[in-house]
Amino acid sequence: QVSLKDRVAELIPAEIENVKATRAEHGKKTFGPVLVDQLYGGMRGMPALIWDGSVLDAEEGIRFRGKTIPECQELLPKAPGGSEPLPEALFWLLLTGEAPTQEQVTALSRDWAARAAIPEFVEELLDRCPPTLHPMSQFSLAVTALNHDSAFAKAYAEGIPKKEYWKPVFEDCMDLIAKLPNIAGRIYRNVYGQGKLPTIDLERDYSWNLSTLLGFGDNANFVELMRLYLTIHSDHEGGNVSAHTGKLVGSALSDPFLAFGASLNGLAGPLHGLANQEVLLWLRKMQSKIGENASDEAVREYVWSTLQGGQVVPGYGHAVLRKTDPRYTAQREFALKHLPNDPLFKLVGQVYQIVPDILLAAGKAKNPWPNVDAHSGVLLTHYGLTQMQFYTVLFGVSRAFGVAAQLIWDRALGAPLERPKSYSTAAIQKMFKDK
Ligand code: AMX
Repeated sequence: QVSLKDRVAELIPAEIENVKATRAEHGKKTFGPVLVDQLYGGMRGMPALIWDGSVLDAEEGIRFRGKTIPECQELLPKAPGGSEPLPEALFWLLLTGEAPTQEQVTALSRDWAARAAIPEFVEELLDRCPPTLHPMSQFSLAVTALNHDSAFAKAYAEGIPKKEYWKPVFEDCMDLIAKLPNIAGRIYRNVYGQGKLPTIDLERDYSWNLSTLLGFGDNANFVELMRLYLTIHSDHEGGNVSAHTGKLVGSALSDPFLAFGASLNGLAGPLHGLANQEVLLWLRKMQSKIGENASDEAVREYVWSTLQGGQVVPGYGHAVLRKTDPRYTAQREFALKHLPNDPLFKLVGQVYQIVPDILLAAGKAKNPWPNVDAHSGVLLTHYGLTQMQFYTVLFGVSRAFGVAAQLIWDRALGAPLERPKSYSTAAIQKMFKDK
């Protein structure tokens, strides 16, 4: 059976030709004008990057290599007895555009389990972090430190030719993904005092091992949740802060550990991945203010008071999406199947009925609908993972899949250093004087 690395090696020559042909045919075509407003407006909608793993449609949501989330749930191999896709399979799909066989996925699970150990000095680094240091800061610190053993950094120092870059980058990316459960598990146990970390089981899948390291491996539904969670948070095309940061830093030929460490620092912002923590904090605050089983009217008033206080409603709105995020819907369906009577799930459903109308009435947000972060914390809380400051770490474990897949292709295709042009306000004024 063909390994993932062999399959990527087979695909690279044709893809190099494909890119060449695309550039020859379309290279001088324009997407239309760039508006000055886009320079001031966070580059919304400005075509700027190539990202092959996934494409985001404003109305429909994400497709991984052309496949919607429900299609991936149908198509990708599952664990024995499980019904959610294995994230290993999603990684294979992101990287190759193809669905792997069950055997290929099992081999990938084994490969990652065999690479899972982290260096002792990284363990010590984590053990010395004060428990008051945010889990995302600890996570980024540990991932950055993995660059100590980067195969790419070493090969580059030894003068590896450019067309070979992708090979050590592939190894680093596999190591990166494989080591994240041990890092996440160690942070969780250190910060929340959950005792000694168990060892990785070479015969089990990635999500089972991650769940076990966190202390939830004996709950089959939690493990299934992890499989779904890691699958749907993995990739959201290239322009979001964490994905773009990883690609940008990787373009300087910083190794995948340095590149993904930078991604994590972006994911740790409250407008991006930290929103899953913020949603839970906000729901808890609401409950303490208006009580559990509050009326629609009381929830409505609370949402308005959030907006009037100059804060955002976390988990709602999106820079690209203009409909309910299918990642939200996938989690809602999981909840309907596994925890339909959970009180917090009911509150999330109630909020879903109420917030969009208010955001529309308030008239600012371009998208009043929920995003992925409006739902994830409720599911984790249900199974006892109640430490909300940890939630973004799980998002980060998953996001490594998408960033890693693109880093491998960027090096295989010889993507150049990113260096867009910036302007000062004075330069803009001068440029358009009298125009
Ligand atoms: N609550 C209140 N106001 C909101 C809002 C929300 N959920 N979403 C957007 N707005 C406001 C913006 O703050 C902005 O106000 P301003 O003009 O005073 O600055 C205005 O509406 C227009 O913003 P936009 O064009 O609709 O959104 P954007 O592309 O600038 O930002 C996002 C997108 C996600 C940052 C924003 O919707 C937001 O802050 N949402 C809440 C935080 C959140 O859930 N983030 C997670 C996103 C998904 C992810 O990355 N994990």
